[in-house]
Amino acid sequence: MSEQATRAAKKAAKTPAAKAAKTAASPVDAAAKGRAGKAATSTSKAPAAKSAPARRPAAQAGAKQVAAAKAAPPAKATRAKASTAKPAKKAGSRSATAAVLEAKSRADRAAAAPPAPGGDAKALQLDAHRMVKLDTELTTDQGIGVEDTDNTLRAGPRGPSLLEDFHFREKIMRFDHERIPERVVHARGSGAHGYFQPYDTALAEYTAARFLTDPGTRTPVFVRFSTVQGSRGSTDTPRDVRGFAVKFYTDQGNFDLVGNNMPVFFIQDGIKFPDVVHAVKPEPHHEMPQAASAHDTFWDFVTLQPETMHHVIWLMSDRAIPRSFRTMQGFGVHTFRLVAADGTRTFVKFHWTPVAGVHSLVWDEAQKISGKDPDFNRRDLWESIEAGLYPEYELGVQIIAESDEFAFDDIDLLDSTKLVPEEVVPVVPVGRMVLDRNPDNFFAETEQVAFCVQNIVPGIDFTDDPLLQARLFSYLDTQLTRLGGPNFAQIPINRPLAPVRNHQQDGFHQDDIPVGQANYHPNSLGGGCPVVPGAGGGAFVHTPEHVDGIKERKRSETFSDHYRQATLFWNSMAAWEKEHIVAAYRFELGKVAHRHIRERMVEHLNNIDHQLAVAVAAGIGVPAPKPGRPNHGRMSPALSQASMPGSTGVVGRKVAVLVADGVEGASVESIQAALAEDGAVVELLGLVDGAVTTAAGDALPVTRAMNTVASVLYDAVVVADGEAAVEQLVNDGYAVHFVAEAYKHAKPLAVLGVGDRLVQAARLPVFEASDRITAPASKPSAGALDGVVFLAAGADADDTFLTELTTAIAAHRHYDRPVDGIAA
Ligand code: HDE
Repeated sequence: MSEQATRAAKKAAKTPAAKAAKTAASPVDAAAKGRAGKAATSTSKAPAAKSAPARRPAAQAGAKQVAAAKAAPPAKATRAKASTAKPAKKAGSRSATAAVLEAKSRADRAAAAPPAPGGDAKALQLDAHRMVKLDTELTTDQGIGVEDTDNTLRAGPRGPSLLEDFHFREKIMRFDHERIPERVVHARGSGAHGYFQPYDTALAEYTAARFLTDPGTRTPVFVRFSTVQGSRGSTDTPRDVRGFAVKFYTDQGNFDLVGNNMPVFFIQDGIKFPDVVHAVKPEPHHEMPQAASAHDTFWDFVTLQPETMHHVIWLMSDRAIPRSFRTMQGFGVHTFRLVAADGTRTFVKFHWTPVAGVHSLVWDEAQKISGKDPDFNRRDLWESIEAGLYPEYELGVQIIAESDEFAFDDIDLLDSTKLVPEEVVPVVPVGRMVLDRNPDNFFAETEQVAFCVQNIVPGIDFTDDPLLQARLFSYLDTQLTRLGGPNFAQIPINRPLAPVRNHQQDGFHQDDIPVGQANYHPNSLGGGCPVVPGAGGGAFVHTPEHVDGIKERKRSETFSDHYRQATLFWNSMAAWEKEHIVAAYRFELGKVAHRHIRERMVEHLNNIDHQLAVAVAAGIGVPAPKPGRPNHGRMSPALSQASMPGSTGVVGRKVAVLVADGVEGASVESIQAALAEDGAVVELLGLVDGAVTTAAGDALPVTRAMNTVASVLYDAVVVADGEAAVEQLVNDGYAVHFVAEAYKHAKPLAVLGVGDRLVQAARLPVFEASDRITAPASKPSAGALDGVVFLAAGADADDTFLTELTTAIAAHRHYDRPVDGIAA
């Protein structure tokens, strides 16, 4: 199939009908079906879950609005939907009380409207705020038509500008104030819309939260992924924690689950947050380094605050450099509570598990990506959703009876530097979240979204975790400065779908018009409204709890162990994960100028594991320590990324095919078609952009020129066959480097026919260990051939080869290769 034909096929595959047809056969679906039996059962219970993915592309929305805009007089049609305009009030036709009772907010209308495909009531609500510019005429903010926006009003063509040029002054004033303060942490982020749907009613026993227990309800969500340290314009791929914040627009109000991609946190008490953040952010005297923990102040702080040791070892692991937002876990971190309808409470920990598996970059690659494409993760999220390859995560819960609060050795459930191993308390899958729509506008949605840990709905409650308690203050407080006043909950992306009625009023940016005389409670002039629904009326009720204690600044003794879970994490890693952790400590501490800080860290590592300390010390010029506290030997296999390969095969994997004039087109096209069919994104890279001429004389369009990208931006590389083509590739340093670098980063490689000459030119050890010249199609096996598949010259890319290739790509990386000697 030609490139164009493939593109056309892809386009066709994106139509809802084609998608529905593909649903049953798609790897995503097969995977979903293959997961917990719960999923399968609940899918059959919930008719909505069976339909085609709930995609509501911006283009469609746009088309609808263009039609609306066309129907209205152009210059006035700045809002998308005429229907959202307030109905003209008939003066004197209603009493004030009736007006109060009947006044409908946008939220009410959205709630009353029939759900959009996929139940996306939030998308409908946002419609009221979308401004479509197609087929309109330019106006000022006051709706006055603009005569000319290219020349200021002047006294003569060469004369001074005039103050009365209101259009110029307004335009520049608006430009001058386009920026708002970036988030003090998590400044760089990317957002997406989607929905959450529970599998079944299993949680009803534990919680009154309807969005968790009604499998027929799709609750709209907005998710923002972020890095922590860097400023808003920093790179996507530093070694860092990733934020994983989910706003559920439930019919009982907004619930914000503001989590991270690691299950523990640096500190135990929120009062230390400014310290840890100051330490990790760029140093105050010269504001360097940007988005990096590899500097003295961070390591000075953590080595003096040993409670950080567990989180720091996670930070040194591959979890800190996720391949994409689609392939990282999320955790609520704190222990929360579920509250049943009868008031019974249980402890709960929330987990998000990506259906695509947990996959990471390698550190050398992450650093290079920072230069080649600093938007790497953002682009991946955006493009996946645009292509209909919707990121999906399963929500799981660990449920712990209140009576078991003290049943765990070494773990205080209120200590956020500890996790509860899955082997001790299993993670029960309860539902899934699908991200199926990109925002229309980055600023309006992703930048203005305000997550608040305090946003909670009936059926969920907080615990006394001192980190959580501090967050309950901080998030509400920070939005005041960031979003310019107390009315930020009215910003469209933050508005709940549930109706909002209270007497809170005024302040900067009040967007609603409260109607009526009474703005206090109790009142009789406003019909006593809004009435307080009380406990029986679906209100949030703080469940009664006995509190007794001496007022003091004191940490609980049960928070005092800082090493044993770090040891558990270390013990649970695969060999390659351990190698990466050692390399990360060496890299980071190698950037620390003060020797005593390096030495202090080695002492801490010795408390985690002696071998780890010795290995790190050897790389940073610090003497090996004497054996420290013995390793307890316990493991939690679920902590290793190796335990989460994912179930979506090659869906969303990016594959580069290196081609040049004279390429054997048939094998390239069949591989391209087969991988695309399985959901991979295949790009043909030529030495220059345009098209190459195949050995048969046909034109084969290339996706882009090789030197505009790099191997680090792809998950796998295919080297095409063809004497003339390979001759050119072998003589192009960029192509040789492309292959060498991909191999060094443990990526799957497919070598077609004489393409092996490029692999030889890259001096890869594949050829020392292999007999492939005589045995063309060798099965991937551990060692130099791990993840490298061959196709004999002129051979068809048959099913056996394609299975080998897709298996190698689905495995993501092949870390058993000997790569130290490769110059790339
Ligand atoms: Fe945050 N954190 N945090 N944090 N956090 C913020 O809120 C804070 C903590 C997390 O995409 C800020 O709106 C304190 C843990 C995410 O908009 C701020 C403490 C976890 C996001 C704030 C913590 C997080 C934030 C900055 C210690 C994982 C990004 C801007 C008590 C469970 C949300 C803002 C988004 C953002 C304070 C600790 C996750 C300043 C005081 C633990 C994902 O309010």
